[in-house]
Amino acid sequence: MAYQWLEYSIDDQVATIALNRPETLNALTDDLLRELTDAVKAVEKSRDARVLVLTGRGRGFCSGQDLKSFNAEPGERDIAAHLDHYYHPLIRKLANLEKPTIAMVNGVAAGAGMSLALACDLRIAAEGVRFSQAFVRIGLVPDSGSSYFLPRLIGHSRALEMAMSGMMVDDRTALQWGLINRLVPADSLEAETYGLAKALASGPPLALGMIKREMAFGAAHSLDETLEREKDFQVEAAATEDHREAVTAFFAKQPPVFKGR
Ligand code: LHQ
Repeated sequence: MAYQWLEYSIDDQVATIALNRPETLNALTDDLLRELTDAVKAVEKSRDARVLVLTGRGRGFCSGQDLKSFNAEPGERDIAAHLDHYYHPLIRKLANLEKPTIAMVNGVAAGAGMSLALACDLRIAAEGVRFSQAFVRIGLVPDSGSSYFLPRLIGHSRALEMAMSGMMVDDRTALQWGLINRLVPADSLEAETYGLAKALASGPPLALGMIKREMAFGAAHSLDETLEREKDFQVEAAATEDHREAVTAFFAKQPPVFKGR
C-alpha cells in the first residue's frame, strides 16, 4: 500500500511509522487510521523488521481523533462502529505484535493519540512533551485502550486523575509516574530511540515476542497460572536455535547472532 498520511521505512531491522499530518498534530482521520493499521500489519509480516518505532512528524506525536472530520457528518456518525472498525483492530494489532514496539514521543499526545503511545511496549520522550487524556474535555471517556493500559502503567489513582480532569501531564511528571521509560533532550530523541531499537533488534526475536505475551499474561492472571505459563514459554524458548547459539557464544566470549529460529 502506498501511504499518503504516514511515512513507513525499515532501516537496520528497525521499522519506523511516522504519522504525517503535522498541521493537526497528527490527528487521526479514517484514512490515516486505515494506513496506520496497514503499516502495523506490514511490520508484523516483514522478515526485515524486528522492532517498530512509532512517532509523529512536526511538533506533535498525535492529537487523537481528528475532530474536524468526525464532526463533519454528525447525523451519520456511529461511534461504536468507528471504534470497532478503526481503533480496536489497530490497538489489538499494535499491542499483540510479537516484536518490540517503541513510541518515540516527539510532542504532545492527547486522547486516542495518547492511547497509541500507551499501546506500545516502551515510550521514549523528548523534553517538552505533554500527555492528556483529553477525552473528558470534550465530554467523552477514555477509549482505544487507555483505560486498560494507563492504570497498569501509572496506577489506578493517577490514571483516574488524568482521565477525570483531562489534565496536561508534563514531561518530568510523566517520567516520575512511569508513563515514559526515558526522557531525553529533543535533539537526542532519535539517537536514544534508535540506539535502543537497534539493541532490541539484535536480540532473540522469538524470546522477545514471548516476553511480551508472558508479561501481558502475568498482568491478568494469578501467580499459580503465571508460573505455569512461564514454564510453557521457557520450554519453547529453550528449544530454539537462538538459545543454543547464545550459550555457545557466551562460552566462546563472542556476541551471539540471533536468527529467530
Ligand atoms: C486538531 C486536533 C484534533 C483536529 C489539534 N483534530 N485538529 C474516538 C472515536 C470517536 C470519537 C471521538 O474520539 C475518539 C477518541 C479521541 O481521540 S477523543 C480526543 C480527541 N482529541 C482531542 O480532544 C485533543 C484536541 N486537541 C487539543 O486539545 C490540543 O490541540 C492539544 C492539547 C493536543 C495541543 O494544543 P496546542 O499545542 O495548543 O495546539 P493547537 O490546539 O493550537 O493545535 C494545533 C492545530 O492542530 C490547530 O489547528 P489550527 O488550524 O488552529 O492551527 C488545531 O485545531 C489542530 N488540532 N488537535 N484532534
